[in-house]
Amino acid sequence: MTQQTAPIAIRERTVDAFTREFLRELNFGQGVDVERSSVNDRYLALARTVRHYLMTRWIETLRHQWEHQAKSVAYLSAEYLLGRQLDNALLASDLTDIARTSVESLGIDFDELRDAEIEPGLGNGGLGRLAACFVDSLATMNIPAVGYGIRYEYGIFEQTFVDGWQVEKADDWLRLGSPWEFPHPEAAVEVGFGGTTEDHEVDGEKRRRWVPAWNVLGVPYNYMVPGYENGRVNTLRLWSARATHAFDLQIFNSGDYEEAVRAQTFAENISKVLYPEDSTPQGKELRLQQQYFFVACSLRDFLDRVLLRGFDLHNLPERVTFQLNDTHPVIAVPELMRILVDERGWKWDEAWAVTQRVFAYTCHTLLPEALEVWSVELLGRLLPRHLEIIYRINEEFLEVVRTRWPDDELRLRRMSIIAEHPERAVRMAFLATVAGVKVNGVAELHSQLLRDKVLADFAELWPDKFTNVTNGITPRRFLKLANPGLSDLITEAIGDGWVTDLDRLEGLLPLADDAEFRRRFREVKAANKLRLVDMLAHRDGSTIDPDTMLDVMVKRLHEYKRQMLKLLHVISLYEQVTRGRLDIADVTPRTFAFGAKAAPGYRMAKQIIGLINAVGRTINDEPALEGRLRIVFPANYNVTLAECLIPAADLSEQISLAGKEASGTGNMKFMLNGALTIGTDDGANVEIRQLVGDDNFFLFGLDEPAVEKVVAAGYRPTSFYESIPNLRHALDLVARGTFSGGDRSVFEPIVSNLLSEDRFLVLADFQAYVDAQARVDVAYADTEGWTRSAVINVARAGFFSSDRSMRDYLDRIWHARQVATRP
Ligand code: GP0
Repeated sequence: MTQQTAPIAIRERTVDAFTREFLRELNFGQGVDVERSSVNDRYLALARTVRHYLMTRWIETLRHQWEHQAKSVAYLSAEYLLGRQLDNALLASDLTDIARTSVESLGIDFDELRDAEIEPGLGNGGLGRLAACFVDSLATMNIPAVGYGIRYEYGIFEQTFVDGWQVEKADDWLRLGSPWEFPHPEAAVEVGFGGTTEDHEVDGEKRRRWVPAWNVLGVPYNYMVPGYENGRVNTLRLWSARATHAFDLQIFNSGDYEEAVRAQTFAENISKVLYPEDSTPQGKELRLQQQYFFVACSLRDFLDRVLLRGFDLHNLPERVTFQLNDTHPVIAVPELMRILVDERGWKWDEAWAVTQRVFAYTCHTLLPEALEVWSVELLGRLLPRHLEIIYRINEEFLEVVRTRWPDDELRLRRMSIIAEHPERAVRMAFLATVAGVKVNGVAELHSQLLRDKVLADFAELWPDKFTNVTNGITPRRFLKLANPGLSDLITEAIGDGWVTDLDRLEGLLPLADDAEFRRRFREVKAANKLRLVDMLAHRDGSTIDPDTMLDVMVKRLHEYKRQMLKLLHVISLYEQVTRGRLDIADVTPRTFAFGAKAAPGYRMAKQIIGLINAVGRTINDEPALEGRLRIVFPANYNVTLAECLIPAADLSEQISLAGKEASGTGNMKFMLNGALTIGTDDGANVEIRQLVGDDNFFLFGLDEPAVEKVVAAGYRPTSFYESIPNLRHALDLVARGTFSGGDRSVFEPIVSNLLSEDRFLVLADFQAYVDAQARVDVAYADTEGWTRSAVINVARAGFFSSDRSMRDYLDRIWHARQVATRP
């Protein structure tokens, strides 16, 4: 490395140097002085200052990657729910103290600047947050990796409540500028859409090609993904759509200004907004455009820019695994085939051999309605060549099936990548399974059910293809950043190695029996509750009592997650107390906290939100319950709120119907922060319970085989309604309009749905849930015992580090290696 090309040396890590840099950013970057600067000016200057410190390492990481050409992981994900960046960047670069001292020496409130950041909400929920945890772990573990995705101009909508009903507002997260992104318009790539396919000749050989009808440009925006204090900064590359120059010119020449602007808008629409449907894809054309757009840009980028010029693509499997985060990026499979066969002139078999070795697929669901399917009509119109390729892949695949199971027409139809009913459509999960080196579920139970049910035919054909990688969460954000009190206590007890080696939390086990440690553990929890009280007061103007048990259910609103089950429990308590059948003195004082967004088009979910708020109004206004029972439902649950809410929680609600929640990751975050779980035998709950033991987990409800049986026998919710008086009373209260000013029609859809269909067996599990909550009350009354359980939960949470998930992916799927960088 010559002196001239070496990146400018890292800035001095002193308060003075930091302050100089900060003032420079304020003066020259924002054009203001300290006195006349706004909070946003100061936030931007601070962010850019921190950024500078990471910059050298970023450049070095890229250079190193280029020189070593080691195998890397390319994570393809339509969502990254990143959360705020400033705190994480400060943490990774160990600059928090320096930055605070520096900024405060100028008379500026440091925490106000941290709060000024608008979090990039480029994801819906669990799946997007998982991607964000994974890129954090990959960087921290020194794995050469790049995350590819979409730079949505509007992220997940901002939720507001109007009279208790959800009203969505556009998430204009870029409105105050975004100091964490680095646009590279000069590196834009072109992506085609529509048009036709045709035969042509190259050097006397017949080839197929695609003639797109229109093109858009993908402009990469790079984001730093700093490892934790290890000198590595990986890259997250998000694509933004623009109109091509050819487009501009054509329009300019046509002299039709309106048409020109329309076309521009059309192109830019592609990365305009995140689809807010979680687990219920709508099959919209724009969504398919988004998927193809980011995947085509990403493949182009990796093949043309990350690899050395002249790289022999036959060796691609030694250089990369493209990890498909659910089916959203699966169109990458025919895209790679198209590049190899049509553009590079490879033989089909040769191309397929390589393609089959570079993709791996993660499935995140068991709900049939969440499995993406694209109609052949739409695919053929938008991506005609890809449809041809998919047909050919399917033909050859069905030949394999036919050879293995001759004369099994039914099986052929079941396994075909192309579904025939209700319309002819491509089953993206099947395409991914056929093309992937590996297919993984996201928790033991989920992977088992994938093998046994959802993809059973494929597991029979290729048993070795299927594997499990249980999800994880990053301890950097969800313990170190979110819970400084507990972090310090842990570090004092066992040292700070846990931040990158979470299994070390095991060292806390003996301290569960140490009364002094437990006292301090409770002190931390109490302080976290006060922090939450403060935040909610400022944010929503809601008040909560920090001396009550904090019982939390935060996650997307979905019927299978069963927010209704928890609400019926609360309604039942209210009903029993106000009817004089239960003495309020016997009820454990609790604050029930909800946080949930509903997909804007999901009627039932929005109804349930309305009902939670309505019940909240009634309960919170009831004098008899004052100081005993209270509901809080802060609007717009997001990563920032999670970071404040979870560390304060006592009880974690993970109560999905068994066999429906693939994994859950909120469950892990609560455990890590010392909350106890009340939960069903579902997703990763199963593994949590195995780790903490039955004494430290409140299990209830039907397990998956039992659910199957109930459903097979013909489930009748009314039988539960009729035989369980408290359940009947609670539902009747809703039906009679108690929470809707006497109007019975308002929540009628919820009641009639529960009484007629109840797809997720809320009524069947009601009694078991109430009984488990009674066990919670008993346990909570024993303060020392509860704390002991909480400490055990933390001590056993090491397994759920996303670092461990990455190790599992490396061992079972990627086979990439760590590459050291300068520490
Ligand atoms: C699953 F299918 N998940 C989907 C989807 O469209 N979106 C989504 O967030 C979730 C699962 O529901 C999960 O069980 C899982 O932990 C997460 O993906 C990550 O694997 C709940 O968060």
